[in-house]
Amino acid sequence: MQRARRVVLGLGSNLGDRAGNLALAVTHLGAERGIVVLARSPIYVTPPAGGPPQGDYLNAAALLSTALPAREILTRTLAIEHALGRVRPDPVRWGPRTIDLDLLWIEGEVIDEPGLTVPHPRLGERAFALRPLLDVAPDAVDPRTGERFADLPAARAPLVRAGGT
Ligand code: PH2
Ligand code: MG
Ligand code: MG
Repeated sequence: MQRARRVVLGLGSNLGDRAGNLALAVTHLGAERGIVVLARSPIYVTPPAGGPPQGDYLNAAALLSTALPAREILTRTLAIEHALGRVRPDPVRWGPRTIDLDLLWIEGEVIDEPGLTVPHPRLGERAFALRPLLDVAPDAVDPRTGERFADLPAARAPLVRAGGT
């Protein structure tokens, strides 16, 4: 077993009780053996990127400490999505969902496997993923390039915080 390292998950919801879904996902993550939730970002209200017309998302990020292999983290997040009512396979690609947990970044690790690419392939261009990541890991570096995510243009894109968070 490797040593614990920092891992950032992206959280998204645009169906049902969106804030409740995000909160429940974090609760489930914290209840997992071998996973410690170190921090949670503020919640942002974001217009849908891609996919069919659909409601706005609530997006956030969670900072974890875990020694679990990436593939095992993915398995656990898929199970939590399922427990929160996520329907798979997705009826519509990039369509509305109760909960989406994306493995955005694992400190120092690059993974290119079927169904698992880390860092997340669209992290650098999606403010709704990048900004919450930087809230919980401001010093995060892209292990592919050695660049700080904070230096990317999308890190400065305006994002609206949900009320009261
Ligand atoms: N996730 C998608 C597609 N589009 N748009 C926003 N604003 N937030 C998301 O989390 C999101 C999206 C696919 O996972
Ligand atoms: Mg996603
Ligand atoms: Mg996903």
